[in-house]
Amino acid sequence: MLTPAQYHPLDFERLTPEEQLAASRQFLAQMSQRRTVRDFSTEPVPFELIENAVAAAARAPSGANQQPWTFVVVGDSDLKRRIREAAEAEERESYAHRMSQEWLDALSHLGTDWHKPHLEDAPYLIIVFRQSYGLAADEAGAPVKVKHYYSEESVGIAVGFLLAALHLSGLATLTHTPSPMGFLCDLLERPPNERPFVLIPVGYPAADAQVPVISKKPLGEVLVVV
Ligand code: IYR
Repeated sequence: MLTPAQYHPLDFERLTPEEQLAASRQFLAQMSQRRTVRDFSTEPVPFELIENAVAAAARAPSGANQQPWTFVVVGDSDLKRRIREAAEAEERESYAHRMSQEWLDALSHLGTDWHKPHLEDAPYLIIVFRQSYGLAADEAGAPVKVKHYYSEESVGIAVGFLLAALHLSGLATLTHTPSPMGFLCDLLERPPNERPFVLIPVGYPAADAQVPVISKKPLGEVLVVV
């Protein structure tokens, strides 16, 4: 069934040039402060910060506006422990046997290994699932698959919004992809159309948190003006 396009006037706040520049510089300065954190404090985080960040992420653009994402928030200690145990089992195997030497070499400057204490220490884990297809019901109520367009790109954009929102709320995050991530479907009892995309521990950094010394490419290397 084809739905005709319907429009209403755009709600757009036009800033003055000064406001634009100030906002642009402030956002750049704030995002420049973001670091991926692996040492988390167990200090609790107000749930509304998580809820608002997920709501902001869910405003992301998506292919055909299909919003092919589900954000599962885990705060329960027992479930976090089970996720840690399953993730560490996979990571132990990956670091020992599955990752190529080339991959291990590329990661060596980050100092990561199979130990994932942050999966229990961080007060919340947000597991983002990509809906590889949608599930609707036909007239008889039987499930039908709905094709999703650009779901990888869409979820990637939403995760970008999510990381920015959490950072601007004064929280630390880690983009973690234990590999393979199938155990998350089982532990979190997700429907068959959902694939784990990324697991994001969220919280305050530990008081003695350390981050690897890294640098970002200079603008001249990533920006091409033609
Ligand atoms: N998933 C592993 C390995 C790892 C892979 C990449 I690519 C990283 O940027 C960092 C780690 C882990 O989380 O340790």
